[in-house]
Amino acid sequence: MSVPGSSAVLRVLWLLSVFGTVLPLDGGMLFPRESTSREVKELNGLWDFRPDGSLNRNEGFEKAWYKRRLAETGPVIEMPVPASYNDITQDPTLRDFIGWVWYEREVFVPARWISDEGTRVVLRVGSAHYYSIVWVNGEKVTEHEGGHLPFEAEISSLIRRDPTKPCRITIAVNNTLTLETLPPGTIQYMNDRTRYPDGFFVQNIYFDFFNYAGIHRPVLLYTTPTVYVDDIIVETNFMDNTGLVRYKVSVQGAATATLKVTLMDKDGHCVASSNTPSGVLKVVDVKLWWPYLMHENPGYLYSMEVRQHACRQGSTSTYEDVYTLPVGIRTVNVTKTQFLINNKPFYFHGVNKHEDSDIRGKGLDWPLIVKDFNLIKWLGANSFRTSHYPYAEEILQMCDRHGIVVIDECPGVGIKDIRSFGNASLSHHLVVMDELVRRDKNHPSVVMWSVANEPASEMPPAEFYFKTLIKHTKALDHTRPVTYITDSNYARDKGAPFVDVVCVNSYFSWYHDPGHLEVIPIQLNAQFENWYGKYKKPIIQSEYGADALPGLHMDPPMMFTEEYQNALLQSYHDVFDQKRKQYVIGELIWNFADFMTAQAIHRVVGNKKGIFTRQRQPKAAAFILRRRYWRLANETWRLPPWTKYPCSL
Ligand code: BDP
Repeated sequence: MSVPGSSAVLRVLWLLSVFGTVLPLDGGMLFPRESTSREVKELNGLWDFRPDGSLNRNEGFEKAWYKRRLAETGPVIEMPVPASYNDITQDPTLRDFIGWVWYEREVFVPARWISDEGTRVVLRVGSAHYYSIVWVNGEKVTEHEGGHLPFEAEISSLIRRDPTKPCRITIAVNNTLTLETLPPGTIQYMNDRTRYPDGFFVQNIYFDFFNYAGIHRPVLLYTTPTVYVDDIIVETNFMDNTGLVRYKVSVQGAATATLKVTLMDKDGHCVASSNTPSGVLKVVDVKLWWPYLMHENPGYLYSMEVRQHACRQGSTSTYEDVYTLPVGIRTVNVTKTQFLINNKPFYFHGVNKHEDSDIRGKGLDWPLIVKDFNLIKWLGANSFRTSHYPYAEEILQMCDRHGIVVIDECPGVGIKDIRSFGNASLSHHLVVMDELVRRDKNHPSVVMWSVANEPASEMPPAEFYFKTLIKHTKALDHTRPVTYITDSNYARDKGAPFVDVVCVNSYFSWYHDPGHLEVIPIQLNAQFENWYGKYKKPIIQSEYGADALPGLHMDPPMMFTEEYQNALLQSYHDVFDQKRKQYVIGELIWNFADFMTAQAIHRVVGNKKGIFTRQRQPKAAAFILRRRYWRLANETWRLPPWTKYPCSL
């Protein structure tokens, strides 16, 4: 973690210390941005699509569907990208499909990209759930495990082989989850022919959201020069009025390159510059990055322009590459009782979300993203957790700009089976953390990593598993605290000694003592006292809530009515109000909006714990939270007129 702001000595040590962020993966995975040296071509739209309905789901590989146009090997339908494929058609077998599906699209690559040997062409997939294999013109270019993070492949030489051909991109995606995937699952074959049809099997999952699948985020081609800026790492701090931006630039494709690094303010004025690949930029009269409702100018971003010139070995041509990274200058620290942003106590009053909506499933959708941000700001929420997997980087960029604070969670959800604590699972989990930190390390909005949600952390192997995982994550990034989300008992939890912040989910008077709202004050109070008493670490109530069917009313309240949801939240809030004066540092409602789940006897077309419906209309609880969140913000910061504080609340 970064150094407590109160100690000048430690701040100086920060300046001298070695760069904390170690990235063991090849390649930086910088977000593709256009610049004078880089072009981006989005491949969103309609792709040809076919699920492999063969019994072993292997026909596509046996018949090498990637070798020819997909339409030549069988029937295809049109499938939008990005989107989950599950809810696009009227076919229940596609909604519930398990196994390989095939996507294909032909694209014309601009002639200059092909003729100019100094141009590098990269194919990037924002995310595809869960396992993907990619071919270009019938040749495999990459494969990737994991449904929520980007992957890419350089395809320059391949497309140059026959410039007359369009470039045919084939992506096979498999949503099968096993004990060693993240999230884990199991495939169960039902062999009793008196009860099940031939070949019948089910995908068991141990998490509470629909296992949407397909190409969920944009697919694009982008260019860089062959000598290019591969990665930039920034760590920020400040001393009095001076901002400190420690940076490191990695260049690929040439042994030496000259660099010019320029930090510009919002008006485009240069505030600091350098010409070394790593160093510390000093920003006089710094404008810090502040969370929403904590400052009149939240989410302040500088732009770091990295301009690189190089000659390739054996060549006289020069290459210029320009990449501009938004940079927010802020610090994050944790004490025994507080979460500090820029040395000021920060109280999380926010939400848990899902990437989830009608028809699109988990597909990235700009109208939905912007609507959700408008609702978050309307609520007066200052934060969210990316339950239960990394969200699109485009969403984190919005958080950076709007000052919405993020707990960035990896897809470690549903680790319930002891076999999912084995070496293979742990190794994969470590790789996922590598990929997550590599992608999100520079986002000022990200203030904490969450390595898992509600694992069986009382099982004996959990101690080694979480010790290793958390240590690894801290070695990747020493500037942010690390946690996982527990629902286990404080006395039995094996991973809590290793976290920086205790995050607890509890559902009193819902899953426990259903209907008995009167237990909440006692049980919630005991929960906080027990956890704090044992670990002396600040606590976030990382989930609490109740299902409510919009429009269902009962007084006195009964479960599933809007009145019950309201009453439950208010009882929790009474306890939060006592404990936030001590060591409780946040409350995140479960959930921002209703979301789809697997079909089950306890789910009525999905989980209804949203304070908004799945269509983003408010239930009564949204108004309760809105009043509370604005009041909390106002109490902490005595919001001056700049805030548009809704006076009617
Ligand atoms: C919590 C889980 C969350 C569920 C929620 C619920 O973390 O994923 O959706 O319960 O059951 O324990 O509503």
